[in-house]
Amino acid sequence: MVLTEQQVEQYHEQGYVVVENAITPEQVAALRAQFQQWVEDSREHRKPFGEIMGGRARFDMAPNHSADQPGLRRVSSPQEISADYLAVMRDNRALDALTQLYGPNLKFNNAKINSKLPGANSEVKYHQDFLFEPHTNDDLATVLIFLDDVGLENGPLEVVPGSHKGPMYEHWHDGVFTGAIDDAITAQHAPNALLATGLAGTACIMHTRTLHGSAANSSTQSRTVYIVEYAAEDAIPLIVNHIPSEQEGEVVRGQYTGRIRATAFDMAEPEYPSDVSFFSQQEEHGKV
Ligand SMILES: O=C(O)CCC(=O)C(=O)O
Repeated sequence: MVLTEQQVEQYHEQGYVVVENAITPEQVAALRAQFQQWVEDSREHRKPFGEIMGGRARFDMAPNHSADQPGLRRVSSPQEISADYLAVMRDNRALDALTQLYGPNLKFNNAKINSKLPGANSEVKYHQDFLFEPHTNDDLATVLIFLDDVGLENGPLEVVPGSHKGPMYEHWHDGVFTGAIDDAITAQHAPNALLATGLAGTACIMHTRTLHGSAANSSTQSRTVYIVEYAAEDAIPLIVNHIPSEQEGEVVRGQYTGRIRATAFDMAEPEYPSDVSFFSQQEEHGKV
């Protein structure tokens, strides 16, 4: 068992739990080395590059990216192009923890890397992941695996405890899908947010409806996280995955049951991103 009874209860009450040593130091080193290689590759590019299924770019850079100061901030579906990322997606201790939270049968939904390099002004506005990816039920979790030590200064994840049991907030404003909740609602909740910090190799498991965001990196240390989303096997997607990959739907724990479990909810259909990532979706509309 990875989680104590108290941690299981914390997840259900607060909508998140932190697992230390979710991956091994050797895995951390391998994922970091691969990411560093992608940062080097990005020096050659002025615009997002590479391609994922559906034709959008795989690698996304911050607006102030340059060859001298690379600002690679997003890699979509890294498990498609790296055996090390694929192995971690398929097996890590956070996934074992998830079986304690959502039962034995789990599947992969999507994955990405978010990186806040020093000097790259990447902020994430408050949002709820489920509002980007409705399923027939909300037994979904976002697992953020830290590839760097995450402290108070390098833009840690901010989570609003208990918010997964509250409303699903609107992410459309004045007819535009901004990928963020209203500023007034953020102002109301942000003071209650807790910061998820820890050493490289730690994972934060977050409920798909938990309100969260993160500030820009104000330190000289990078903050790179491998973000993998999993779902209970009987949670069936209601719309197209916004980060498609060849592994989507792969059963990673337990077995395929052929069951569909549905719970009632009401929300607006999200907009499928035309650009690389929600960073640009949030940015375009003055949210970043
Ligand atoms: O990178 C972060 O700090 C947050 C990422 C996030 O909220 C997301 O990708 O949904």
